[in-house]
Amino acid sequence: MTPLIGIIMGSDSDLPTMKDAIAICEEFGIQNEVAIVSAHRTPERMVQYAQQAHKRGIKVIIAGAGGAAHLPGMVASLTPLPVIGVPISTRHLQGVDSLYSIVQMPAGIPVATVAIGSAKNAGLLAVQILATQQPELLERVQQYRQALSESVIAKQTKLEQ
Ligand code: RP5
Repeated sequence: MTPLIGIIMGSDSDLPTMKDAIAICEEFGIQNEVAIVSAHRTPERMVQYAQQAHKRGIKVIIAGAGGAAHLPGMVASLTPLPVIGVPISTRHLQGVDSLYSIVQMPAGIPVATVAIGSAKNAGLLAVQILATQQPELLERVQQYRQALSESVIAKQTKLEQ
């Protein structure tokens, strides 16, 4: 089956964070692909990936990067697809560097940036974008939200016991 969500990252060291996005795709049964694509170490591969993704049937790209995190913005400049950026936490600046690198895009080339390390929300946002065109998936997003609410109520009930 053709992957609908492309999950890319600058390094395999980003994988422990990005696996949360993969897990959400799997939970919702969305075909996805995972690739290491570095803006600095493999720039030609990045250009090729970004220019080809929509032609291969990808609908949303999730891009995680840390430090001088240029991958999401550069990919966004090369593709007509929506790009969701995941700032990876870093050793020296705890991911504030990644966040600022990803979130401060110039007008015209948006990157939907999630919180530092929040690949789970990136996965959910990608699923919700797909769900705008898939009523069944939209229903499952509603069910996910319902389960989330119920888990909070259950915790409150437990607290009161
Ligand atoms: C970025 O540099 C990657 O996205 C990663 O977060 C960071 C460090 O990469 P490694 O040195 O661990 O490969 O390009």
